[in-house]
Amino acid sequence: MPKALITGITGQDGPYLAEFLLSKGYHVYGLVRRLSTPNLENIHHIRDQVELLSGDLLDQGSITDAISETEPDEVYNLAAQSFVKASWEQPVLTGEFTALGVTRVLEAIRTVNPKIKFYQASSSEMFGKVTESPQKETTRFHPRSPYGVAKVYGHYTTVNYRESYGIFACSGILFNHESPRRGIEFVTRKISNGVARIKLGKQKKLELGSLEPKRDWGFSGDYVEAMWLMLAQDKPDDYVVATGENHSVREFVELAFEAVEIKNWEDFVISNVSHHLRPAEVDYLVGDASKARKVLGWKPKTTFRQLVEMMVKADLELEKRNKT
Ligand code: NDP
Ligand code: GDR
Repeated sequence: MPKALITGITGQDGPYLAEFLLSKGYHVYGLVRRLSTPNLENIHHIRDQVELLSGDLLDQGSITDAISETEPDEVYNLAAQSFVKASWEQPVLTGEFTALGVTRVLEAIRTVNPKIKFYQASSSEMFGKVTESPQKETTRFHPRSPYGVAKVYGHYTTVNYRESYGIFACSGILFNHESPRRGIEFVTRKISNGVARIKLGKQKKLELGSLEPKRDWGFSGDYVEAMWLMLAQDKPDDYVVATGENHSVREFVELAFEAVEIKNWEDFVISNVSHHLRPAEVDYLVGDASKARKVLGWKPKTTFRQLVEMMVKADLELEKRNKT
């Protein structure tokens, strides 16, 4: 039975990846940091099928111990401070988690067993102020936030450990991917939850920042397969994973209201650009995943409309259950 260790198993992607690996017959371990109140909501449905270990990306010893105790075949490094806006408020911590955390995991692999395969969760935020469209593996990086800068560090660290030590290390440059498990502060989930609450009469207005930024939004459940496929190849490499389509925040809002049959959405939405201003914005991202399609045989299964409807439906059910 192959064994995989996932850092960031309690986030959005971790549970989808764990479900996927379990379906492939893996024994799945998850690294979970100690919190005063455990945050296992996203994995409670598979809690008895995965083995959790205590560890923190800030603590080298805990990562090395987790890897030497579990002897995994594959390590998926999904853990990060992943909220772009917060990275200006906590740039040093973001660097510690999102940049140096990658070095710590790779150092643990190098010292325990350099044959362990490694996946790094890189991001389209590395392209930032884009120099060409669509963005592909060879597009120049120009990150626009401490988060994006930290991800560039993590990406090149992954490439460097591959070139320096021959570690089977892959960097997946994933464009935005969403789901009902998305954290509430990200714009898609803020919209789907806000729309559900407005439909149920629990909220009057939805306040957002600019409705103009465009993103290439896919479904998290589709993207985790690409992570696994990267580690299943003969050679390690880096891949863009994206849908190839982009949509504005406005289009997401329109479809979300359409999903609950509210036509006059403008009456409910406030676009408060100054309140949500980021020191530097990423206006437009769209990915070219033709390498992943050709080499990995991967393509997205969920359309933009299906994604929005799935998220709104899930939030309607959640908000109906949650009376407070
Ligand atoms: P989430 O923010 O939902 O999850 C992040 C995970 O990292 C959580 O499980 C969190 O644990 C964990 N974590 C944070 N800090 C530490 C730490 N110091 N030690 C151990 N664990 C820690 O992210 P997603 O699931 O959306 O994304 C997964 C990865 O992919 C991230 O690295 C993200 O940057 C990257 N990415 C995401 C994209 C997306 O659109 N979703 C696109 C491109 C890249 P806790 O529950 O304790 O907070
Ligand atoms: P992003 O996601 O920065 O792309 O990073 P986010 O959902 O936070 O923002 C997307 C775009 O929407 C604009 N926006 C708002 N954003 C938030 N959060 N809240 C609002 O009210 C709002 N109004 C408008 C933002 O300015 C931005 O332009 C995500 C994260 O998952 C990263 O970890 C990941 O690497 C990238 O996607 C790819």
